[in-house]
Amino acid sequence: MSHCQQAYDLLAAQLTDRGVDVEAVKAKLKAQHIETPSWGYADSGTRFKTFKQAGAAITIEEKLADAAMVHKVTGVCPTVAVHVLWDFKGDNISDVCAYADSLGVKIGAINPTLFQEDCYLGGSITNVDPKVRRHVVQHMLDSIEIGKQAGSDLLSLWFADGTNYPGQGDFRARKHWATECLQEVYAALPPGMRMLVEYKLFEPGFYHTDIADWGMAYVLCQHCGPQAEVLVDLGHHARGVNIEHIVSFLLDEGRLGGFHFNDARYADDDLTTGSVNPYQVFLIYCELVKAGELARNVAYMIDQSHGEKPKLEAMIQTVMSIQTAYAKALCVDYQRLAEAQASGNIVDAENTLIRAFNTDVEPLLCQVRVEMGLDPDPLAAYRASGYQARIEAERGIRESGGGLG
Ligand code: PSV
Ligand code: MN
Repeated sequence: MSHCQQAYDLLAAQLTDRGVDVEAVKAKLKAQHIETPSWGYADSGTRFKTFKQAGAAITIEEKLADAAMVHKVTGVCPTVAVHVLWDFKGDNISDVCAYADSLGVKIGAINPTLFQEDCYLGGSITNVDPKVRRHVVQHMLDSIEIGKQAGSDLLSLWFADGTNYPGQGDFRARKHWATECLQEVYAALPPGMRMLVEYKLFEPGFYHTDIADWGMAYVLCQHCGPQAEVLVDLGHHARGVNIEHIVSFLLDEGRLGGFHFNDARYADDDLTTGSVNPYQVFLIYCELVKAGELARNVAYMIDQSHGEKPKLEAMIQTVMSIQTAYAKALCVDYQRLAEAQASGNIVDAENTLIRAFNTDVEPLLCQVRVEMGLDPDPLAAYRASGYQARIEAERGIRESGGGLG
């Protein structure tokens, strides 16, 4: 019997003793779906410089090939989020979709790019100039058409709208313009497509941001309709904000559309999910597990773009970190938690969470991967595949053609 198998048998017995249905947990882990971003395979860097990495993807075909490789070794990343202006040039959509199909992946969330043209200096949907607002709405409408052709059911919106100086803009006028623009876009959504509205505390505006927090995003979604939902990017909060509480609140309101996973120590750092605060990711997943059916449509997307780590390794590491958080959350004895909460036993309530968080779920995840026909160690499988050496040799170091570059 292998070491992996022995460790799994031991853990399964322990979990069963704790009242965890191990087969049900494994089924959930096999059904997990984490979307990777096309821009995570392209060159990126800091606000000060884009750094070129050997093998970084430039074309959408290369980004899809990289995403397909991540899916091949992890088995849980079958879709790829795209940024329209970076990934689609004109009418290549059906070719791109056919190519994605041939690789075993599909196009996921459609992200219009609403922040890189000169006209956006004064904002996009909150720009004082109606011509700019028309332009931005048109780009979102075009993105919906791309989504329809690509079979995507998510339009994911982030606006780099804000101001840098007190007095620069009229908050209420800007709010009304944002509402009007979003309502027009919402009206063009086909049935089944959802519009996700992402908020961000600050940046690029350093005085105010038009959609600065979940409450503002939520209100704008309410002004649109039930197909508009809030997107929670873990890096877009002030330090210390209780994100799992926000998640729970939005779930209860039926307005949690999805996540952009990453981690942050200072601001929107785009660090590896769980690298700074793994307990937070676990607690977020606990809320999702507890919410059951309420969480059925939540989209789990990574929003990270690494300049120093090898990009595919970073993505695989991130996927594994998210799997770990979910696996631990599935090992919580929620009945015991509820009983401890009801009887006011705070220590037991907290310890119920801590016991699951401290569980080494690696043998469980290894077993799940083996049962899915995968290598139990996706990172090792990637390293052994020779893919990195191949893309470095074939693509080399090139002028960046997209992504954040
Ligand atoms: C903005 O910081 C953001 O989080 C939005 O989701 C963008 O689409 C993405 O980053 C681009 O990297
Ligand atoms: Mn994001």
